[in-house]
Amino acid sequence: MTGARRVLLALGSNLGDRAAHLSRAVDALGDEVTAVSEVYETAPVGGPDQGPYLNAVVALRTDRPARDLLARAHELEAAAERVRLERWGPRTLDVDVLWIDGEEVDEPDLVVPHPRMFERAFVLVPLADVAPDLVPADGPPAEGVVRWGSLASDGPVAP
Ligand code: PH2
Ligand code: MG
Ligand code: MG
Repeated sequence: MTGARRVLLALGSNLGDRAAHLSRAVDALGDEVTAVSEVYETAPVGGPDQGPYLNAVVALRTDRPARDLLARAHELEAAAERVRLERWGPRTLDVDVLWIDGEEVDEPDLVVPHPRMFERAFVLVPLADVAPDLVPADGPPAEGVVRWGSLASDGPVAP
């Protein structure tokens, strides 16, 4: 793994079996995965009226270029039969490249670091589990974000 860097991906789902979509994506990412955050149930931000999300963040160690990571993200979304109808609409699986250590990308279809990652509690709360060094101490309040469970166990934590 010469040149391998830490990469952070955000996962989100609010359609179908949300936890299964997240789990399958983590499994498909394979042995490059170094850590998976807890799973959080989060109120939808933006977009149309839609159901609550499950969100998580995955850390990888990989030498794949940013473009490859984006292609992989799209493959995982396609495997979950994601249908794109409107921006920020409900989806079976969203996989976003949040961060690549030491790398910045600014292209029409790929911006890294993710331009909204530091504004979104649904990203920052799970990010703090796996990459606390990236989370500003004065980040937004974790409003609308509730710990749901972990992908390693089956199902949500008891209230
Ligand atoms: N993703 C969005 C827009 N809004 N809200 C929540 N709670 N979780 C998401 O993953 C999410 C969102 C765009 O990708
Ligand atoms: Mg997204
Ligand atoms: Mg996306």
